[in-house]
Amino acid sequence: MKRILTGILVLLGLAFAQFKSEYKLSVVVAPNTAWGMGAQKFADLVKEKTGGRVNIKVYFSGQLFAGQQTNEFQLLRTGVADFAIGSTINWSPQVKELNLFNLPFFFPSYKELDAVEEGQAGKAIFQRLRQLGAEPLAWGENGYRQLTNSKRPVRTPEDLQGLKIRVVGAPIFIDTFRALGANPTSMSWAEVLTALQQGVIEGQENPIVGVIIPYKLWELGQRYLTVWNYVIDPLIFAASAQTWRTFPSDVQKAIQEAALEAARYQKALARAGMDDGTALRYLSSLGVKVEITDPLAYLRSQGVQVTVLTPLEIGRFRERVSGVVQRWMGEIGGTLIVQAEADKKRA
Ligand code: X2X
Repeated sequence: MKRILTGILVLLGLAFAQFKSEYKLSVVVAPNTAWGMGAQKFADLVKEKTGGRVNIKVYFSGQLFAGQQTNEFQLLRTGVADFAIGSTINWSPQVKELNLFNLPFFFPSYKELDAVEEGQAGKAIFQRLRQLGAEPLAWGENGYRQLTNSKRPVRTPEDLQGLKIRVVGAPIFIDTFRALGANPTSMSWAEVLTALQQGVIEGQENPIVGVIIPYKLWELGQRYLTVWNYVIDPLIFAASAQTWRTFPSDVQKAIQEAALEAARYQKALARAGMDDGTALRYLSSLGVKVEITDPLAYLRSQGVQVTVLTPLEIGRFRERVSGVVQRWMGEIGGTLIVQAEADKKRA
């Protein structure tokens, strides 16, 4: 009798599951970026796949966290944000394992990165996020981060000496740029455009397709670009565990599918013209037209002086940061590093 009653209550609960009229999703950047477009795609797909039951509103440009992007993970785990598509950099102060992606020169190409995300290390990181109150759904991407500045071409560590570079407020970035001889200062993205315009900072680092092009940083004086792929910046599509628990399992399944589909599209947008052609082919198979198919040529046409480092030149920067890498590997934890190295070998 008790079992039957419980069964009836569960069924009633499913039929009358309470949905909020709006679920909030946090994103740091503007709608015209690959990241922003992926967020909107996710919201649209969730609506479609849940038959209109789950309405996600995307809060672009950090509107939900009022300034401090390194607080975003806190908002997610406490349910202030129901969803977020967060940069691993911004969440790394709370989730130290995410510093794996902040290790300078650890991911030589997309192949190694994909292998780590899909491999044991990626699974271990998702498990860790679950312990901390988030439900990770898919890997997206902001991109390989490149250096821009307003002063001079940077080809050697000497060229970087004393340049005032804005970095995100995650401590490993201060360590890295100090070791390289620059003068780093941490600042939230919301303040960077004004700071560049006013010359408070001379340089910054961000992905070409993901941020430098959509924000037209050369118009703010960032005329010199160094392509060195020193750090990769994955995104994580995630729900707050508090919100996730309220969804019946068919809705969870629909949201999970929407995240994987939106993330694949988002990643392709972020890599368009930057990989071996896979991203552009995938987008074309979806019928998506990409305007800038050769991002470096486009930047040159805008008057940006592009310096692409050779492996030998990258080696000089890598030597300078070996101490930072060693120290941060300790912070991240040996097990995860070993798993990531094994995943990379399988790439
Ligand atoms: O702040 C940045 O540089 C950005 C937009 O790339 C991140 O959110 C990590």
